[in-house]
Order: sequence, then structure tokens, then C-alpha cells
Amino acid sequence: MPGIVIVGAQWGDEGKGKLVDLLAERSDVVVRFQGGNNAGHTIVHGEVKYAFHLVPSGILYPGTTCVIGNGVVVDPEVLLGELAQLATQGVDSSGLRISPNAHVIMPYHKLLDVAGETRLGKNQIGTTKRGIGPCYADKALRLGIRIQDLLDEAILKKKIVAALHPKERSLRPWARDPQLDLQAMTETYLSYGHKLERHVADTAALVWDALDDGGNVLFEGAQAALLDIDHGTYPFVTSSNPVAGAAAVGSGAGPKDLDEIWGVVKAYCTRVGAGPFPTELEGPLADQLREVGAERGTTTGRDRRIGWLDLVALRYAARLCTLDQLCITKLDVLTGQETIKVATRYRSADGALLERFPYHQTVLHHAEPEYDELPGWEEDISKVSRYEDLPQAAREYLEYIEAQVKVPVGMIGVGPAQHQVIWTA
Ligand code: 2SA
Ligand code: GDP
Ligand code: MG
Repeated sequence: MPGIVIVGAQWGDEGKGKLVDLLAERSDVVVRFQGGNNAGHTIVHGEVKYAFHLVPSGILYPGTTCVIGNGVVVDPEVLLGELAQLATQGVDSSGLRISPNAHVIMPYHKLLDVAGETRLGKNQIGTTKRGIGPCYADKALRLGIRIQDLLDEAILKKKIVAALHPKERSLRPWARDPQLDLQAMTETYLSYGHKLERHVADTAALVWDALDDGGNVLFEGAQAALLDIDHGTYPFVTSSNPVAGAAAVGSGAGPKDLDEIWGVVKAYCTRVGAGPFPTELEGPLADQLREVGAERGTTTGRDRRIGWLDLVALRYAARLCTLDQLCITKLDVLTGQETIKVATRYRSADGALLERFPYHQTVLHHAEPEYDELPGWEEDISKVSRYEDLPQAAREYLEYIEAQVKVPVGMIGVGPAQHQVIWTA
């Protein structure tokens, strides 16, 4: 299958990086198509642990070209830092390609992200404060700075002036901040452009050529369907489209190039940041799962909120992304639970039963999940590599999910390491 898309089917951190790492070896190109360094993809490759934020997770394979597509927002300072870090780990990133149309996160985007959250007070979204929202806002306003502008001395300063003009009032508290000095900022970003120039290429054409030559292209999603700005739990979402359809828009591929779509799903549920989370757990069980699953943000280090698997949300994500396969990760984390709960539907504040994910924010905020309970298992499954060797209760749990979501389970994760997987596809 030449065009394979990997997306998160919950609220992020499902373990997309690990699946990308496993499939990247047989891919010619791996493309990031949305988001920025708000993403955190942890990979345990051999004995070494890597955390990627901007660089596609395929970078560890020398024969694979890694692309930062037009739909990504790039903080050049972070990208250069990540490349330097990879170099110290002996990783060759000369195969990285960056779209000239990708937008650049500027210092004022980061300041405005922090200021926006402070202004919202207790209603804050819980962003990663990496400047993602303000950068995408400038893109929509057509005031964005793109990677190609960093290569153009004549134009960069003019574009920064135009971008700063409508923000003057909001940026007044930082009027004397040296990072907002026009000349210094222009020079700094030109120097970033200079350092990144060798990676800049026509990435859409590169993806087309790979596909037209019968190559394998892996589209690597960041965040997840329920954080999608159009379809997620708005306003508690990110500012891009992490759903599968965006793989085409954010890379330049056509919709018919997306041949197979994998949704990565944790065997339970987590969310980092604010917003509705109907199956959220509190107390000792949440603490225990957070501890066993090491549920802390890869980028910000924040504790992730924990909950039971939510099939209402998962069926919604599966339809939004037309999932072909599910990759169920972290099954090992549920080992030792006497029973496992799964939300099958919600009850709204007025008593109505909801099989479908509600579009109305208020309905969702008051929705109470109704659960099925399944038996758990005691056996250590972290070394299991064949489906038939899983305890019966674990198999029944997976088969129950398959039947409820009507999408086959193609891969199961039983530990963080690359080899701790069970393939069924
Ligand atoms: P932003 O910064 O504007 O995109 O934040 C908006 C919301 O999107 C959520 N978001 C994420 N949720 C899960 N994982 C993400 N990546 C990191 C990770 C998160 C971290 O891999 O752990 O380290 O905290 C990610 N990025 C954005 C965010 O929490 C807001 O709810
Ligand atoms: P991503 O953003 O979807 O790529 O996920 P993150 O890397 O932010 O978070 C997933 C975390 O779970 C990482 O620390 C992975 O190493 C880890 N992980 C992935 N799959 C499994 C699994 O099957 N079992 C366990 N215990 N950990 C896993
Ligand atoms: Mg993550």
C-alpha cells in the first residue's frame, strides 16, 4: 500500500511515534503534515530513547526521506536544536526536507500564546505555549512568515513589520524585549534560514514522485482527531487538523493518494490540557494508571489526565478518519485490573441516551458515560508476541473493541520498546 496515514484517534499521545518508527523502515518517505513542536513522539529504538517534536519519526532510518510538510508550523530554533541533538546521538539527518510553504513560529507567537492563556485564566485551554495557535492564526490572516521568507533578505523584514502591525497593542508589555527588536529578529531568522536552506525543497513534488514511482509514503499525524480544530472538542483543541483528510492538504498529496489509514488508540484514554473528557478518572486508580503508563507530556512534562476507553469518541474518530486498522497501544498498562470499564454511550443532562458523539459543547460537558464492564487479566503480557498467547480476557477485550468500532485491530502494543508488539494485520 503506497500511501499510509497514521493518526491519533483519541486526545493524543496514543503512541503514534512508535507505530511510525515500526513502519518507517519500509517507507521511502515519512511526512509530517500538521502541528508543530507541540507534538511529542517518544520512541524506544534499541536501547536508546528519542523524543521527537518536529523531525518526523522516520529519521532513524538512513534510507528514508523525512519531510516537514507545508501544513506544519516550524519553530526554527527548536528544529535546529533537535537536529543538533540527533547529531550528538549519531543520527544522520541530511535526508530531512522542509516545505518552503511551511509557516514559521516567531517570538511574538510564543509571547501571544502565553498572554492568551493568562488572559483566559481558569478558562484556559492548557496549550503547550509553543506559539502554535497564534502562528496558525497569522497563516489564516495571510500575515504569516513562511520558510521561504527566511531565505529572502529583501522581503523578511517587510513581512515581519506587516505581521507586527495589528499586534502592537497586545505586544506592548514586551515593547523593550530584545527578541522583538525588528533588526535583531530579522537577522536571527535570516541566520536560521541560512542554516536550514540545505533542507528546503519542493516537498509536494517529492511526495508525488515517490508515490508515482510506486514508493511507500507514510503520513505521520500529530495530536489527534478529538483535538481537531473543526471536529474536536472546540475550543479545547489544537489549531490544526489532525484528522486523516488533512494528510493530503498538509503535504500536497491528493485525497486518492491516501490508501490505508491507521488509527492509534490507547487501551484506555488520556488527555493533556483542559476540556471535556467524559470517562475521566480521579483518585488512586488514575494515579496508578498514570504511574504504570508513565503518562506525562513528552513536550511539557505535564501530568496527563486518565480515563477509561471511550467508544463513543472512538467510533466518532473512526468515522471522521475512515480508519482501516486500529493500533491498540499500552494494553500492558491494564494488566492487574480486576475489571475494565468501557464507555459505550453517554446519557445527556436531560436523560437522553447518546450513541453518537454530541456536536454541542454544552451537551458534551454534561454527558455522563454509561459503561460495560469486562473481566481483566493478571498475567504479564509484556513479552507476548503472538495474538494467541495473550490471556483470554485480553483477547476478549480487543475483540469487543473491534466489534464495537467495526474496525479490525492490526497491531497491539504490550510495552514501550519497538519489539513489544503483536501484529495481526
Ligand atoms: P496547542 O499548544 O495550541 O496545540 O494546545 C492546544 C491543545 O492541544 C493539546 N495538545 C496536545 N495533547 C496531547 N499531546 C500533545 N503533545 C505533547 C505530548 C503534549 C505535552 O506528546 O505529550 O507534552 O504536554 C499535544 N500538543 C497539543 C494541548 O494539551 C491543548 O489541549
Ligand atoms: P505520540 O504522541 O502518539 O507519539 O505518543 P507519545 O510518545 O507522546 O506517548 C506515548 C508513550 O507511550 C511513549 O512514552 C511511548 O514510549 C509509550 N508507549 C508506546 N506504546 C506503548 C505500549 O504498548 N506500552 C507501553 N507501556 N508504553 C507504550
Ligand atoms: Mg505525544
